[in-house]
This record gives sequence, structure tokens and C-alpha cells, in this order.
Amino acid sequence: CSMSCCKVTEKSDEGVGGSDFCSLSGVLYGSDAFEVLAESYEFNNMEGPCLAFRRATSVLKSLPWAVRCLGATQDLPCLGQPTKKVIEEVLQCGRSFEVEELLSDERYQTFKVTVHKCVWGWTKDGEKWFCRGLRSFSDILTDHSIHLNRMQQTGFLHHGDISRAVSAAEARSLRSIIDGAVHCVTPAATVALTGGFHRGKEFGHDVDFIVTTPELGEEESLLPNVIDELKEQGILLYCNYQASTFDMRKLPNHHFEAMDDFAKCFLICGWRAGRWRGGLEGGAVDLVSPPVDRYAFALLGWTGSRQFERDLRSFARVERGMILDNHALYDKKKKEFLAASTEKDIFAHLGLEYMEPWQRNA
Ligand code: TTP
Ligand code: MN
Ligand code: MN
Ligand code: MN
Repeated sequence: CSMSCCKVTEKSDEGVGGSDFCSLSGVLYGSDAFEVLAESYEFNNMEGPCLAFRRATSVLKSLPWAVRCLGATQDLPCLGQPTKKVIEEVLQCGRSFEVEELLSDERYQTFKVTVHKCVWGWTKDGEKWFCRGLRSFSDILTDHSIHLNRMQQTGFLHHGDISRAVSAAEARSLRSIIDGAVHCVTPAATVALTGGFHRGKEFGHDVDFIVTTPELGEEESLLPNVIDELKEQGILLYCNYQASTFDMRKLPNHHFEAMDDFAKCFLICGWRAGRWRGGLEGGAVDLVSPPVDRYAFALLGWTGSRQFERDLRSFARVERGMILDNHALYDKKKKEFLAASTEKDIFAHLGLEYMEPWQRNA
């Protein structure tokens, strides 16, 4: 989000300007304003208010109508006093002073460039750097008393590569590269695009793939072999591989915001046209390889959005007495795991109508 999100969107076709910040698909300015507030709380390690603003954004985005007065938001869920205050301000004044103040705040601006999630969030260190008066990448890099961990070094080193959004067309061209590498090492393996691009997003921070093998157990050597293949092709700029620690006997677990224990790797691959390395720019790529009997759960979990996953999991817990995560669905009453080979199976177990990935952009 840049300063431009502070401008009020006008909808001339309906003859309403100024304070009408809404569009049929959502509340544009409101959404962006909330994201700034959410980030600011994130930078202060305040997860509660941060999530509250993100949730409010999801609710407003999902509305099929435009919010033109505060009264219209009365019966909407997840909108607390702080969010209503922002909505009211924007409706009345055409802007949010709180948001504008934040956008020009030195702390917010610094965190935005030093710990922004495109460089792989490290809020705690961001705090330390900020207190020492460091305000930019070069401040941090030239301060030799600072020790950067491997993730941070990579973030700095590849900042140019990973900070530019990946387009859907670039994701498609990467898909054929990944397809090729996977099938070269294991012809029977499957590759699925997941994450934001599977939900139909036009741009993303990275490209996410799930790969697996039809034969249970064969997936174990899949990622290491794919990584070697990408290395040989010369497009691998960075690789952080994590072997599987998945063990069905550890389930069900109750981690809050639990990710998963499958083998995965976070890569930076140079495949897109750009300004770096003789015209080949890099981008972040996530690969995960669950065993095939866990595939549907992994696909549902990695397709996101994060907000959608949070809501789906809490629905499973609260309304159905079930525990859903990236590995499995567990029925607490029956004390049994429910099998699924497709995402549709999982929705059916939950008693929900199937939702297409593009409907999960909460
Ligand atoms: P992201 O790739 O972070 O998010 P996104 O693809 O929705 O959007 P963008 O990349 O453009 O910012 O994560 C995709 C999903 O994968 C998300 O629902 C969280 C999930 N996920 C896991 O389940 N386990 C993991 O280890 C990681 C990194 C992500
Ligand atoms: Mn992604
Ligand atoms: Mn991301
Ligand atoms: Mn990802």
C-alpha cells in the first residue's frame, strides 16, 4: 500500500463523490486503511487488534453493497469500535486522520521497509534496530555490531528479487518450470498450484506449489531431488529445505495458527524477466510435499487465504466439534480421523457446501 490509498475513490457513475469510498466489490479505501492499522499493530507485536482490523477488512470486502453510512454496518459481525471510528471518519471527512498520521509516522515507515513481510517478517529484531536509530537497509547493513541470521541475510541479499510482486503470467511460466523439474525426477508425481494464485489472484508475494507422489512414502525423496534439478538448471538462488517431521501419532494437535510438519522448501528462483542478473529476476517460491493420503488437507490449508483458514478452522471447532489443520480432520465426538482424498470431501465432512478457491479470498 502506498500513499495513494489515502485518496478517496470516487464513483462518478452513481453521481456520488467525496465521501463515497465504496465499490460493489468492497470498501476500497476502508480496506486499505484497515490494512495500514493492522500492520501498525503487527509492528508493535499486538496480534489481537491486528487480527481485528484484518477481520473487519474481510467482512467489508465480502459485502455485495457499498457502505454509505455508519448505520449500515450495525448488524455486521467483527466490526468493533475502532473499526467503526475509522469508517465514520472516512464517511464524514473523506479521509482517516489516524491512518494518515500512521503513514507519515517514522516508526511505521521504518518497519515498512525493514521488516515488511516481503522480506520475511522479523518484528522483534526490527524493534531492536529501530531503537538503535537504524532506519533503512543500508543503516542495518553498515552497522557491523548487528548480527543477521540466515533468513535475514537472505532477505537483505535478495530484497530486490522478492520485493517486487509476482504476476499471474509469471506464476504460469514458473509452473511449467516446476512441472518440468518434478516430472524429470519423478514422472508419476503431481504438481498443483496453490496459495493466492490458485485463488485467482493477479499478483502475489510468492508462488506456492504442492507436489506429491501416487505411491505413499515416495514423496520423501521428491523435494531433495527437485531442488537438485533446479540447481542444475541454474535457476536456484536460495534454498531453505525443511525435512518432514510429520507423524500421524502426534495428531490431533492444538497449536494456535499451526502450520504443518510436511517436507517443504522456501526457494528464491530466478526465472522472470527483470533488471537483475543479466535480466533474470528472482521471486519467492514455496514447495510443500505431503504424503498422498494427506494431500487434500494440505491443499485446503495451503490454498488459503490465511483469514479463510482461520475462519474454517474455528467453524470446525465451534460448530462441529472437529479439529481441522493442514494434516487432518479429527472428529472429537467420534474420536476418529476422517479420510479425504479431495477438498470436496473435507467440506462434506464439515457439512458445508463446497467453496471454489476463488471464493476463499477472505
Ligand atoms: P502465502 O503464500 O503466505 O499467502 P498467499 O499465497 O495467500 O498470498 P501471497 O503469497 O501473495 O502473500 O500462504 C499461502 C497459504 O499457505 C496460507 O493459507 C498459509 C499456508 N501455509 C501453510 O499452511 N504452511 C506454511 O508453512 C506456510 C508458509 C504457509
Ligand atoms: Mn503465496
Ligand atoms: Mn506471502
Ligand atoms: Mn507462500
